[in-house]
Amino acid sequence: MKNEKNPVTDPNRPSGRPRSPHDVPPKTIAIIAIVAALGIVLGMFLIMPHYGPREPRRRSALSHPASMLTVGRETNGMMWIPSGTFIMGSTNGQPDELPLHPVTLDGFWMDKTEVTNEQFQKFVEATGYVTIAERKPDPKDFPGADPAMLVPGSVVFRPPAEDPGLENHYAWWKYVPGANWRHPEGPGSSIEGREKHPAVHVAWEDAAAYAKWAGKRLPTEAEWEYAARGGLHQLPYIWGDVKEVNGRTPANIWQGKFPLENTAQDGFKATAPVGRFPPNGYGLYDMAGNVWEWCADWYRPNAYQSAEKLNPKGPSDSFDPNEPNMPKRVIRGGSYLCSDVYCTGYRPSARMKSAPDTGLSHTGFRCVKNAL
Ligand SMILES: [Ca+2]
Repeated sequence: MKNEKNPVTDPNRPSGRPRSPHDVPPKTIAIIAIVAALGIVLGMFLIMPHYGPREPRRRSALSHPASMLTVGRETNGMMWIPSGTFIMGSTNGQPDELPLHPVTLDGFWMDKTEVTNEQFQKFVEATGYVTIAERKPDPKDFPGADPAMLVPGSVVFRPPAEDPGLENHYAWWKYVPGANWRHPEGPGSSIEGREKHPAVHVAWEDAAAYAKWAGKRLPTEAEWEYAARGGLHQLPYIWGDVKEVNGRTPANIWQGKFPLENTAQDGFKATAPVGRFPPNGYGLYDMAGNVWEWCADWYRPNAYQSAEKLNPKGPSDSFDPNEPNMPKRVIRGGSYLCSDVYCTGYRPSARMKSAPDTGLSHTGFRCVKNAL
């Protein structure tokens, strides 16, 4: 910094040669001083993007500078997420997104994309791992359940024949025997041709097992939200302030009247291959839409009321008032099933929860890793 204050004598200047102030006329010195001052101010913004003022409103992905400022370090398919402080939560979402609170995080690496079928297959081939959806449920874990349902399987989205309204999600979620990550829609379906799609029907425990094998871990909820925002603080979308960019939502979500009409205006009725939509400011793909992503944290609707400020790891146990007896882990990011009328889970602050022993056809994951 010492040399930056006097660029005239800066040995690092492009000429590569220290110069005396007398080498240039006074007017030039004045101009250089002004340019240098502007440079220092700009430099402060460049090196401290997370402590700067709130981003100006009304920016789109095409104009926001974060992608130019922060994307860069990539190693083995992971992007470096620089340390920083952000405001977690939203005043424009659900009650569980409140209160707004500052969170400071150490830097970490994050998978550039959701874990794909071909990546998950490598894990299974290397370890012989059997996902929960492929195991026969233990009747002891499901007292009172119909024995006919105690077969390996998973929960699949199936559009209903008639409009069921938006209250009864059992109208479109079906337990399908034989459905699992290899057979996403059940027997007869396969992942052939979907090698680059995110792996789905992966329960939290399966995702955690993959992460451990890969030498990684699942992100905390705070890490996930911070990374999703990509340097755009307190904006409703990961690409800016408005939902559409050039008339389109730059994410794989649902267009049409949910759950009957899926126009696939974005090109995808269900999962998309990872990386088909523009990355966020940290170079991460599909942090909005495509599939929900497991986080490490237990879910509690009031978790933010007593959240740690430094590297929070979430509450020590779970509570979902809708299903009080069922522990839930946090999922984030929304999916191809998210529409404005039902679920705006693709907002970076939106919180959702799911039972850790249950895979779904719209839920996958990505991993993070600490700095070495
Ligand atoms: Ca879609």
